[in-house]
Amino acid sequence: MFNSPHRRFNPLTREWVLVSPQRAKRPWQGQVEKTAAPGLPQYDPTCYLCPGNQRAGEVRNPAYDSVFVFDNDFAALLPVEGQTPQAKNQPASLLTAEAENGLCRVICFSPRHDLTLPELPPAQIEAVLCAWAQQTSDLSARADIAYVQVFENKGAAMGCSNPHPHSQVWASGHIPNEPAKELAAQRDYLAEHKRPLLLDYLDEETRLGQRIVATNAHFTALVPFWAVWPFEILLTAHRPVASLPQLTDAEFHALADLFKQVTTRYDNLFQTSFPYSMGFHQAPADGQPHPEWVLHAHFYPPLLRSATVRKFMVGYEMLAMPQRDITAESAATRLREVSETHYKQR
Ligand code: H2U
Ligand code: ZN
Repeated sequence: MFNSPHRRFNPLTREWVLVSPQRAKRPWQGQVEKTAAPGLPQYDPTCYLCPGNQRAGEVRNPAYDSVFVFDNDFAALLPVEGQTPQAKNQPASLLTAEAENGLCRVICFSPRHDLTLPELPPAQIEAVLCAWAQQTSDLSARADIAYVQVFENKGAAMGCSNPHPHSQVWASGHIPNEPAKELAAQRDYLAEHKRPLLLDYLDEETRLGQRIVATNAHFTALVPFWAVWPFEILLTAHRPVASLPQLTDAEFHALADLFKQVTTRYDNLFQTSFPYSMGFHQAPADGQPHPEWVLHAHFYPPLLRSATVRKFMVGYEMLAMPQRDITAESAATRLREVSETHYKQR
């Protein structure tokens, strides 16, 4: 079945993806991405995020020496005390709108302008994870916050505005679309099967082995059966831990290790700084237990067959459903086959 067109079901979002493996060899004469300019300086005097520099929003960064967090100068969400106007609900109309509050912050990984996640020492990756956990617990404690989204846009191909390695956290008064779908699916699955969905899924993938990219005592990274992006990865915890602040020290350590492995393998695949959007899905910030939820991260990289040829989500994808050519199994095999030592460090 997996050599001819078929569709696969994503139980987390309850959506389907079309897989067309017979199409993987089609010729490409379309857009070619620029490769990243080699050799960034350790410090860039014109960078908004480097230590000691003035930001676009006029504030000056401190001379920070590890992870650095600041309120986004151009935040998409504003706190409840702030300027967002109150809801105007018109229930009899199709023009439904409601107020949305929140906070947006930027998290720089390190003072170094030139070092991406896989190039950082493991202890610094762990410091980034701890900052994400700290932001999650601080923002979750607020009465006006329902969900905390931690994410990283990496590379110009994903719309990242600045090469200085950084991530973002957006906390909102409502649960956004993607986590809301996952919440409903995981709740229904637990009610029906008395087991968290992702733990059952992980058992099945561990038994089969073919889509696993890297694993350690507490986390596993795999190309999900229902992957949409060519080299998409799901990085999931081995127990029903609902959010980053609930991880043990050993789990932070293990998560940092898998982050290094996954991002290194990505860079090695096409010997380029591999662009992606990555983010954690954590349980909602409602102070309730979430036995259905298993903490996980999604990596959505756009590259398809080289450092310069990307997948576009257009046409059929926009109008009908996502579609992919290379199978999740072959993507996982290729990610397993590349070295786990970064090509720049060899
Ligand atoms: P990307 O992760 O997509 O590159 O976005 C960077 C964020 O940094 C973006 O949301 C913020 C932008 O608003 N930013 C500041 O808050 N201050 C600055 O001086 C530059 C960028
Ligand atoms: Zn910089």
